Amino acid sequence: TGESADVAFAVRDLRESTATGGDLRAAMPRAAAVAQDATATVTALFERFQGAPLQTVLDVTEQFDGVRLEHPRVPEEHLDEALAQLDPSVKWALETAIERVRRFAEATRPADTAVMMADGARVANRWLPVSRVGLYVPGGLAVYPSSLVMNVVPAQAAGVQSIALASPPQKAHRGRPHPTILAAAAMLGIREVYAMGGAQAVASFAWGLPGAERADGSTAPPLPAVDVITGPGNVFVATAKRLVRGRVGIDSEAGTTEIAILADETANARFVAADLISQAEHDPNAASVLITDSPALIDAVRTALAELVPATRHHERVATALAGPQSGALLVRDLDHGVAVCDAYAAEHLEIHTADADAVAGRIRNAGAVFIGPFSPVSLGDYCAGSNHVLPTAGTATYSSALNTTTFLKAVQYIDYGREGLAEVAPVVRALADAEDLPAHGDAVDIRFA
Ligand code: HSO
Ligand code: ZN
Repeated sequence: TGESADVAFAVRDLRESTATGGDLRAAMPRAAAVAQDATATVTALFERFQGAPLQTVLDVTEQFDGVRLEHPRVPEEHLDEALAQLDPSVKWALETAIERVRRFAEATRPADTAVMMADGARVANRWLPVSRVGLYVPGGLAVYPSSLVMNVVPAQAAGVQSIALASPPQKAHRGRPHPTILAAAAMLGIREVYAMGGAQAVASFAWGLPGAERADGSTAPPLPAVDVITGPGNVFVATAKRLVRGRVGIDSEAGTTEIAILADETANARFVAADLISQAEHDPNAASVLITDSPALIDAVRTALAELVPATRHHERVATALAGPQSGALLVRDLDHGVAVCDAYAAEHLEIHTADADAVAGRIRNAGAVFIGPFSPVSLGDYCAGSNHVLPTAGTATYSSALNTTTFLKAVQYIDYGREGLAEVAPVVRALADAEDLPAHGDAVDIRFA
C-alpha cells in the first residue's frame, strides 16, 4: 500500500570472526564516546552556584529555558490544576502503568535477613530507605511522564519519605514544567516540584536552595539538599550527576537508548522491524541492532523497514538512527554465537525472537532488560509491563542494573551477640588481633571474661 524507500541499515558478517571477550566487545556497533566534554561548563556553573544559588538558578534558567522565574518551586495549586485538566484516557493509562510498576517494585524490594551464627549470636541485615531524594525528569525532544512514573514509584516502594521532582520550565506553558508532568506528579502524591533543568537542577538538589517571597505575596520555601539524585538527562545533567557523586548518591548512567534483537528464521520480520523503529524514534543517535544467523531474515527485515520507516511520524530521526554506525544487522554463525554476541554487546534492551525464546533468554548474562518472545516488545516495557525503563546503556549492563528499590535503599547490619556467643569466638578475635599487631582489639574482648 504505502510507499517504500531505501533505508540504510548496514549488515556486518561476523560468521568467520573468531573474536571473543574484549575483542568481540570491541567489534560491536557503538557510537564513539560523546565528544562533547561538559565538565568545564558544569564546574563553572557549580562555582557560581556556591556564591549565589538562587540567583544563579534563575539566571541560568532564563538563559537556557527562556523564562524568568521568581523561584523554581511550582505552587501546589498548579499541580492540582494540571491534574484536573488531564485528558481522561491519559489519566487511565498512567494509572494502569503506575499500578503495574508499583506491584513489581514492591515485590522486588529486598527482604530483611537475620542469621543465627550460633546460639545467642545473631547478625541481621535491614534495608532502610534514604531520607530524601531528588528525581529529574527531562523535557527536551519529548516529554516523559512515563519516566516520572519509573523514578517515583520505586522510590515510594522503597519507603522514601521526602521526594522532590525537577523538570525544565516550558516556555509554551507559562514557565511551568509540562502539564502532563505536573499531573502525573499530582497523581503520585508528589507535592514538591521545581521548574528547573540541566546542571542547575542537579546543583540545587545537591546543595539546596533558599526560599523566596514572590511578588504576589506568596512564599516559596527553601529546597533542602537531598541524599540521592536519579533520572535521565542530557550531557550536562549526566556530567553534573557524576560531579556531585560522593556528596550524594546517584543512579546508573542511563544514556542514549538502545535495542538489540536476537532472532532466528522463525521471527516475524515486521515485528522485528517495528521494534527497531520504535527505539530509533527517541533520538538520531539511538542504536537499533539485529543479531541473527538467518540471511533471509535480514532481507525480510530490510524490506519491512523500507515500508515502515517512511510511514512513521519521526521518519527522519528514525532513518538517521538506523543508518548510524551504532545500528545495523550482525550476521552470526548460529544461536550460540548469537548469545555470545548479545553478551558482548550488553544491550540496554534485548528482545529474543527465536524458537524456544524463554530458554534462550535464560542463557543471556548481560542486558538491562530481556524481552522474551514476539509479544513482549520494548515499548510495552517502556510504559506498562511493570518492569522499569530506566536501564543501563552503552555496555554498562555488564555491571549495573535497572532502576529499582535498592537504588533508594541502604542496608544497615546489626550485631547482637550474648555472653556465650562472644566467648565461643573470643580466641578467634585474639588470634587475628595479634596477627595484625592490634592487641587492644583482643583485650576488648578478653576483659569481659577476666
Ligand atoms: N525507551 C526509553 C524510555 C521511554 N520510551 C520513555 C518511551 N518513553 C528508554 O528505556
Ligand atoms: Zn522508548
